[in-house]
Amino acid sequence: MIKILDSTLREGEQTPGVYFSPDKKMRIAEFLDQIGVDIIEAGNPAVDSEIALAITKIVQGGFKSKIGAHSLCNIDNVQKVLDCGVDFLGVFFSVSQKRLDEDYHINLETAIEKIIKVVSFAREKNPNLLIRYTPEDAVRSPMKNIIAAASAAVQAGVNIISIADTTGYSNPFDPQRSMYFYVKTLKEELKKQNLHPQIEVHCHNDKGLALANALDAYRGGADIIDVTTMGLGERAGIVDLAQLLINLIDMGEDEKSWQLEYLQDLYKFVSENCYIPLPPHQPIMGSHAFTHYAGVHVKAIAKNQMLYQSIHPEILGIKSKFSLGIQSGYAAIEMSLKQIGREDLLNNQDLVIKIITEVKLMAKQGNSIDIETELPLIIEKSLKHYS
Ligand code: HCA
Ligand code: CU
Repeated sequence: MIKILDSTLREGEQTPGVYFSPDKKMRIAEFLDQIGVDIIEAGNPAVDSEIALAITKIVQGGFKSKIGAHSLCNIDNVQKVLDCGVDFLGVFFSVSQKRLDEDYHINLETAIEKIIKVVSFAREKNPNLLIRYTPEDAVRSPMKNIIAAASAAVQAGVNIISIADTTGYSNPFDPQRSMYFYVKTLKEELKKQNLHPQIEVHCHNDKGLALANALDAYRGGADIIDVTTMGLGERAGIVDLAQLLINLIDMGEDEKSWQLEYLQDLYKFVSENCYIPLPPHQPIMGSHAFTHYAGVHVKAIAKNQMLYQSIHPEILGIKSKFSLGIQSGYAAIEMSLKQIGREDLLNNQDLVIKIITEVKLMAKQGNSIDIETELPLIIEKSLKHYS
């Protein structure tokens, strides 16, 4: 079964301007645990002592989810992670040729020696630790470098190899840089060496393809997929948690694997506490994601909501609704009046037409029309017209 690693507290906190206090981190971890994510990546303790403290507290929170921390490929940073008592350590080090030549100024052999040294240290200190090695910028690295580094890392004690599309370079329709290709090739090549690590994927959204690439990796047999709440992260962020879960269910995963009804609370909390409003049209979690508007649509969903939806919002604890405005016709007004218990007015055709006219007039002035609060005022005004 596919596993989900949520990195809202690590990658998500790499969103410019975003900061979660230790208490808020704990609350977010509680939501993620309730939803049922497998691994919570809680931060890198070397970044700040407060982050180290937050990770340690989350570890002591008694969650079902495994708690992980992120680390540079050096012993000092790994020791800080071990000191937090986590279940999971993620070490990253690029073996892209450009990075080795232009940034690190070392060759592949030296890079591999460094990876082996750090992984062996962690493995020796904690035989039960889940250890992940990420060849950062994997999809812009020569496959032979990835295979060599991954193979050495697994032999040194790594359980998971993560293919990171650090710059959102991957494309599901390009065989040479698709996640499908990377996952399949890496699995096959390591299998030839009798090595069977779990394969994780970390897809950035620079070109808007993060979700498509993650699903492509799923198709290729990935074991773990990285996400964040709202898709937060460096630059354009990574895969959005809610969108991934819904698509995995659509592709055959069991919806009962996750408590989807907690997603709303998580998104509300994260959005409020990172001061980034959720766009209304954000798939799945946006306030308009299940709101119908045009007259034709409203008329159809009055009969069967699935005529204009392909997702059952009930699995998220959400009800589909409709909105009133310039696009509204008789069906929308009829449904609205029924919703507020004023179906008696439907006997007066002229009055209904007057209400529609008023609704459109208000909409043209740029007002949104709430069925519960605004509509009763419009009714009152329209009734006066008749008295
Ligand atoms: C980073 C880069 C990273 C690492 C992913 C990983 C990426 O911000 O440190 O360690 O698995 O996108 O490559 O997020
Ligand atoms: Cu990243």
